[in-house]
Amino acid sequence: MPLKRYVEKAKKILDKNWNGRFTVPSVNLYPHQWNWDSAFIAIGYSRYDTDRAVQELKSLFDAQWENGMLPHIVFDRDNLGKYFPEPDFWKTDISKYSPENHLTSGITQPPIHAYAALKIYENSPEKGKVKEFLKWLFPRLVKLHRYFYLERNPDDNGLIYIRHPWESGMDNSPMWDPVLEKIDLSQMMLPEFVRKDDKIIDPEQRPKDEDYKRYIYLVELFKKNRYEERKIFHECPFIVVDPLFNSVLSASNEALIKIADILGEDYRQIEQWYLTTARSMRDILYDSSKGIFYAYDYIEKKQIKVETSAGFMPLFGGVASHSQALKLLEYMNSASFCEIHEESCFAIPNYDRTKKDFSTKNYWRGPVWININWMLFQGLRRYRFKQKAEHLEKTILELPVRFGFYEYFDSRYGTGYGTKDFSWTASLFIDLYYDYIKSESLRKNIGIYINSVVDDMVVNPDRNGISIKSPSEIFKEFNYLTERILKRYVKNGSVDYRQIRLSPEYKLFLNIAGKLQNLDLSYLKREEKKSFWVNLYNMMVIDFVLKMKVRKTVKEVEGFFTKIKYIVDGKKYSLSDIESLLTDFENKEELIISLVRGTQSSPPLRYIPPDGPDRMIKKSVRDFIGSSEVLIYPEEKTVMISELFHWYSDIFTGEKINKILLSYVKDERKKRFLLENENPEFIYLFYDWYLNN
Ligand code: 9WN
Repeated sequence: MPLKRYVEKAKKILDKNWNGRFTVPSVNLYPHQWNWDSAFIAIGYSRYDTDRAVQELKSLFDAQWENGMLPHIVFDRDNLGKYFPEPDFWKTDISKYSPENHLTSGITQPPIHAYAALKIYENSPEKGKVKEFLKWLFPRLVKLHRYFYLERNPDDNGLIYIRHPWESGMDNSPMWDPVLEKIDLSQMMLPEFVRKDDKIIDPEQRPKDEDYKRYIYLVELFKKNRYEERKIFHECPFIVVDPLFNSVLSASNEALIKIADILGEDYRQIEQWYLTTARSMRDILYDSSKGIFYAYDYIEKKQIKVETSAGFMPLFGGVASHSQALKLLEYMNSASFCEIHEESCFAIPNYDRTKKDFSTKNYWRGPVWININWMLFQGLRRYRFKQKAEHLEKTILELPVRFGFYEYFDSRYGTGYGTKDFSWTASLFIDLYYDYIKSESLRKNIGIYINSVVDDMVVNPDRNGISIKSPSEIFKEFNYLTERILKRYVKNGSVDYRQIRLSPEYKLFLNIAGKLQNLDLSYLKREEKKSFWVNLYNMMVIDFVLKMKVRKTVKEVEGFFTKIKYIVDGKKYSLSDIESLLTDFENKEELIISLVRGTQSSPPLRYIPPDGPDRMIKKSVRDFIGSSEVLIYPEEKTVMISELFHWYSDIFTGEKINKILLSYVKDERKKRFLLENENPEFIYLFYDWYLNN
């Protein structure tokens, strides 16, 4: 499995960036420990090296401030002189809260640590050991969250402010322009300073000097106030509520509740925090006309109407209501932030692409970032926006494989920018890869059947005896009920089996399913037959899942595809029988792909209309080929495709696969590669048998 090769590469990058105590984001550009980087890095480690993951967070929390603040940089004494600004500039020793034995900055970053700590616990085979670590960490995490709710929560409504763009982690995001512009540099006396970053990286990809001056101005103000929060609050011109920061805090509040539960600790206070932040975010940061969450300028008391990826982050924190989430998805999946299947558009760029000042290569002003996309992927999954989630997952894997483990990427061409061998790009890539592996192990375990159907079992009895309905009536009613069930109970590819079971439509469907026993098939035209068999297949899967009480995967039932049957026009059909019957149609390859086998790896379930079924069938195939079931890496001369193609190797010969991919893939480079390699070697991706619920 070649993806594994890249995982090895990613692990090597983390090894290179590991200094014995923690992992630096990048050896040359960021040679110290960064706050949220370490949490993302720990998530990657948690997949294969618990000790490192634990050590990563331990070393960071060792430098926590007395008042609970977790600094955004912990400096490595042995590595000073390579970054700006360093301790000589921050002078945090003037604060009564800074730690004695550590050199740190005087600001914080998005608090993703509780979330990461829970991941370490969940992913580690050594639960006892991690539990000991959680006991150590829990009070420190609570102290950090309490610091936010006590010191950064002026209206006591759970909206936590940040006081420096670096605290957002998205330093020069266009979101901060309107606030920073108010700082009039001509009125400022700033100390001399020399940047180091712009000597290492092309300045075109980094913040401007004007930005740095404002960053430095704010640090000067903090020093003047000896890092006393209340004093800073009254003087600081940059007091903003960031939707990303608050969403990450929400995700961590949630994780902290789970950690408290694991340790048997009280979590009522944390629950309160979670609820107030989520409620205020929905009420104050959301804009329903645009369908996005905005940052909020606390001083001006108004939303900052700038659309960036941070505005979708409430999906990650589980903060968005269902209707808000649907609007977020709509905006996110538009030309502004890359639509699924859009040509030359990778993942979710950091800023609305239709804006005049959108930049393809400048830092947080447009390019694609892996950590942001990784969080959005988790958020989409959480809200069950399966199709978008899968598409995103695919591009997150694709970018480092094709273009290298860069800091950020061009959303149009994929080109890598910023520093090479960047730690969180590597660690989050590893995390996603292990997600794949998990479903592989599920596949291995599904040999154990919970339920067996050994003899043929017909499950569509005709309760009222001889049908009095005409074929046209039966066909019409079958179509009507199928369409209704699929439209009402399938959202973004996930099937609400429970609701279907309870629905009146399903009862009516069972009745008409019985009538199929006497449906005269010769009455149907060829196109109608095509739609009928695909719809019937998909509906039979739903019916079998419900009748056989499938819990996690159709693989629990031995004989699911071969022994459970419907009688149609007097003949018994299993799902396999329908599959072979479909091979009589001229576009058999597309039909086989578009069947929904009740699994995560299937295309999203949709109704196939009898008048012109091919349009919808093509849509399903396009979704399938656009999802993570097909990965094409021309630079690596690699094509990875779903195992499904392997099962039907008699119809999917190498050339056939190539032809199908060519007619659906849009990316020019991928097309050229497929044209030049008519029969490339295919690597099969394992099939995810988890139920599509
Ligand atoms: C300032 C380390 C950090 C990330 C930030 C990213 C960048 C620093 C810089 O690098 O910021 O904190 O010098 O530009 O913006 O998100 O944590 O990778």
